[in-house]
Parts: sequence; C-alpha cells; structure tokens
Amino acid sequence: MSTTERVDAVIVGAGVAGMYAIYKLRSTGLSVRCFEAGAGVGGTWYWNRYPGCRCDVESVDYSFSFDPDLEQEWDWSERYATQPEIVRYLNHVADRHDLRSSITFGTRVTSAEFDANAARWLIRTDSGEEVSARFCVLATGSLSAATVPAIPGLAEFTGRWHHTARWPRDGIDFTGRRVGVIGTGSSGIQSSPEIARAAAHLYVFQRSANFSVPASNAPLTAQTRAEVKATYAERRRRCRENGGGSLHEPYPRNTLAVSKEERWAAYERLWNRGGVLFSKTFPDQLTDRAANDEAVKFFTEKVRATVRDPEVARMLIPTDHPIGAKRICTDSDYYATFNRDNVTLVDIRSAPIERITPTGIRTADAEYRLDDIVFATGFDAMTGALARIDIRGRDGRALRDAWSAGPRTYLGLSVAGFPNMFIVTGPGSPSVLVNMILAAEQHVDWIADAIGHLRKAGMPTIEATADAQESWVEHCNEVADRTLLPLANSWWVGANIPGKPRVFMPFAGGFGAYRQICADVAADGYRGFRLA
Ligand code: N01
Repeated sequence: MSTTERVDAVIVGAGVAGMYAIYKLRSTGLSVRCFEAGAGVGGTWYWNRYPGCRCDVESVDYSFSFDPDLEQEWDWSERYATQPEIVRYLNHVADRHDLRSSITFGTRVTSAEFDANAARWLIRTDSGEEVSARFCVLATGSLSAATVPAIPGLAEFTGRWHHTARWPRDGIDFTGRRVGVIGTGSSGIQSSPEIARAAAHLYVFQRSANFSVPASNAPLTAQTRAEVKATYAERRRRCRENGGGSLHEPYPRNTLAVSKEERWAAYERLWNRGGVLFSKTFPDQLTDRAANDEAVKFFTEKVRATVRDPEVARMLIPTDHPIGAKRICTDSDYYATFNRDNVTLVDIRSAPIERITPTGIRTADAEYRLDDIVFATGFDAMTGALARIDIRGRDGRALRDAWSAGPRTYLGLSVAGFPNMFIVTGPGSPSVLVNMILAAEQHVDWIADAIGHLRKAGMPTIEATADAQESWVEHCNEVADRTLLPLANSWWVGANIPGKPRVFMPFAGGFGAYRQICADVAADGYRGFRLA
C-alpha cells in the first residue's frame, strides 16, 4: 500500500524564502508541505550563530513587507540586526502566521523526481518520507551549503573545530584559548574581533585580503523607528524599484568628473554612514576600473590610518580585485583588532597551509599551536544546496548534469526540462546582489501568480523553453560583463570551490529592471514558458 502523501506544492527549506512561500501559496488555496533540515525556521539565520553575526542590510529594510501590521508592530533595536534578533523576528512571523503547521523540521529532502505521465514531482526525504506534489519550490538558499576545505589532517586534530555556518546552539567559550580563524570573508571579518576579545591568542589565516567598511551600527532611536513606520509603504516601493533593492542613490556625477576634494568628501560621507553601499558611492564605481581605483585609494588610506603596523596594514589591503567585485564586507573594529597584542595575521597566500596537525596548523614556514580552529571558509554558493539534492526532470535528466558547465536558468526561476519546478532567488536572478527578503518575496509572488495562471488556464505544467533560457543566460553574461563584478575570484563566480565552472551567477542588471522583466514576461502570457 502506498503511503505517498499528495499535496499541491512541496517547499524545500524554511528560511525567509520558504516561510513566505508557505504563507503565500497557502493563501491562494494550495496545500503545501515544507521540509527543513534545521530544527527551527530561519535558514541562514538559524545556522549562522557565530559571535558577531549580524545582517549588513539595515534591519528596517531586511524584513518582510507582506504584512503591513507586522511592519508597524515590530520594533528593531539596532540599525543592523544581530542574528539572535533576526531569529526572534522570524520565529515571531512563523507563530503569527502558523507556518510551523506546514513544516517538517529536522528533515532533509534527498531527491525530487519529475514523473512526466502524472505531471507530478515525487519528493523523498532522509526520514524515508515520500510526497507527491504538482509543484516543487526550491527555497534552499544561496548561501546554505557550507564548505570545509579539504585540508589534510583535520581528522587528527585534537582540539575543537567549527564552521561559522554550523555553530553550536549553546555558543563556544574561547576564554583563554588559542584560536585560528581560516578565512577573511564576511564571516571571518565579523567573528574575528569578537573571538579576539575572549581568546588568549587569535591567529587569522588570510589567503586573500578583503575590502571591509565599518558597519557604523547603532541603536535605533524611537524617532527613527517612527519615521520609518510612517513611510513604510513608500520606502518599500522605492527599494523595489531601485537597482540594489535599497534606498541608495549614488553621487550625481561620475568619479573622475569631480575634483579629488569633492570625491574624497563623497567617500567620507558613505564611509562614515557605514555599510555595503560604500561600493556604490559613485555611479561608475563598479563599471569603470579607473573610477574604482580611486575608491581603493581612499580605502587604503583608511586602513593605513587604523592599523599601526605598516606591514600588517599592507597585508590587509587587497590588490587582486576591484573594490566591490567581491561582496564588500562590513565590520565592527575588524582592522583595529590587528592592533591587539593577542592577534596575529598569518599570510597563507605566500606560505600556504600544508596540513592540520594534531595540535594546530602547519604552514609552509611555521607551525601554530591551536586549541580551536574556526572555518570561516564560506559556501558552495547559489548552486551547492541544489546540487546536494538529486533533482531529476524530464527523462530522468539530473539538474547536476544540466548544470555541469554552470547554472542555466530562465529568469533564475525556472530550468528548461524541469517543469513545475521553481527556484527562489536562484542563479540568473538578482538574488545575493540585493536585499534577499525583497528578492524572495518578489519571486514567491511571481511563482504564486504563475501557478494561479496555470490553474485558470487548466494546464498541468509550466516550463521554460530552451530558447528563452539560452537568451536569458546570454543576457545575464552580457550584463555582468559590462561591470567589474566578474573580475574577482569570488563565490559569485564559484572561484572558491575547486573545479566549479566559472560563471557569474547572479543577474547584475538591477532589481528594479529585473522585476519589470518578470512582470512583462507574465503580462505577455508567460513569454518564454511552455504551458501544456
Ligand atoms: O565566505 P566567503 P563567508 N584555505 O566565501 C577563505 C554572506 N554573509 O562565509 O578569498 C584558506 O566570502 C577564502 O579565501 P579566498 C555574504 O554575502 C553575510 O565569509 O577564497 N582559505 C575567504 O577568505 C558573504 O559574502 C554576512 O582566497 C580559504 C573565506 O575563506 C557570504 O555570506 C555575514 C580556503 C571565505 O569567504 C559568504 O561569506 C556573513 C582554503 N582552502 C556572510 N577556502 C553579513 O550579513 C576558503 N578560504 C554581514
């Protein structure tokens, strides 16, 4: 006797995107099941509990816009929310909208297989459950497949080791310990100052220096909160229409069209304001190398003014990529941390890690005795979480094979040969380049509308055509090539994963423009999709 449950939609993942997908699809009358590997909601915010973890999008903007009452009722305490505050918020949303009743926690989806005869997906989990669904919504997250590099010797290490994205729920006490942090992306840059405050000694193992800007975090005043709440709808509208999904407007003139004095004043304003938008101070900063070099010079002055040891300052200043061509980091006291007596920056570009020993890390020129190793080594981004599921479309074709030369999607939402399957904030959409909550809401709304359209039309399936997909991939590449973004060896191009094809994965044409394209496609009877 078959125990396969039948629902309208299976949603994979209960992070921000999956949570909203449950809410939205249920509100249109669909039956849904959601599977989540974690024991609670929140996705990236559930897993990334490392000290210092906070969002680099302002809290009032990094929040759901679908519930105007919630916007008015919820009070963010700081300009940039910490991970615990975001998790509290997401749990509140889950309670408020009874989302948990549709979620099975502690369960990973292992495979999803399309049955063309039945026009249904068969989804299997690691608990042995099988669910048959008309629609498969992959809300698996862009930065959820954490990676620990294959450095020889880890199994013999006698101390503790941790990945920033798999942090123990009860936290870790580093008091009096010798700690090595491997990795200087956002996670390493946020956690190192906090770890340094507790540890006996912190060694930061840096392969590539990164650009980081002070977060300039501060408590939100009652007045700021009231002002935001009074204008929330307008604020959200402007964010949706803006290229980066934020309120940011770059300086009204290009970098080299103004005097150095004026240029430096503009940088200074953005630097003091804090946050990732420094990388967009001038409109041409991410498209013109000479313009970008000016921002790098300003950044260099700032680091040199902060870090007392000139040699350490030199090591911390990137020379291998334009500023903003890797996701710019935001920090609280990262550079000043290297002025502490108990912190050492280790350059593993010139003397690479050779192995992890039972008592620490050995590089090409030294041995470091450690009690703890923290891997702040990032993720198999944008495609990793999908590749870890055995997804098979028409004729049993695996998504892994379809993407062997890099991800190919139509609008980042749909893949030719995989009918009724939707990816939320997938490769080929603005995704990680913009405010992820707004991006997830836009995708889920589009998916809900597409399903509604299909039901009204009495059609069983919607599927991207191969032609539309190829044109979209080409367009994405053209748009990215007009910028400096593909020039860095970033996770945006998969460079952090050995053997991963080098493709600039997010759509770089801006959120506002992208939303319009998606809306036009729908208004045009789902142009580029085959409804059958
Ligand atoms: O990961 P990363 P992350 N040996 O890939 C190094 C978001 N996020 O977790 O550059 C030695 O950026 C690697 O070196 P290299 C945000 O979008 C946001 O920090 O490859 N080192 C690099 O230094 C962010 O961009 C927030 O040479 C190795 C580091 O590990 C994204 O998540 C906070 C290595 C990985 O940096 C990812 O950030 C945190 C090896 N074998 C994360 N392998 C906020 O909201 C890798 N590295 C603020």
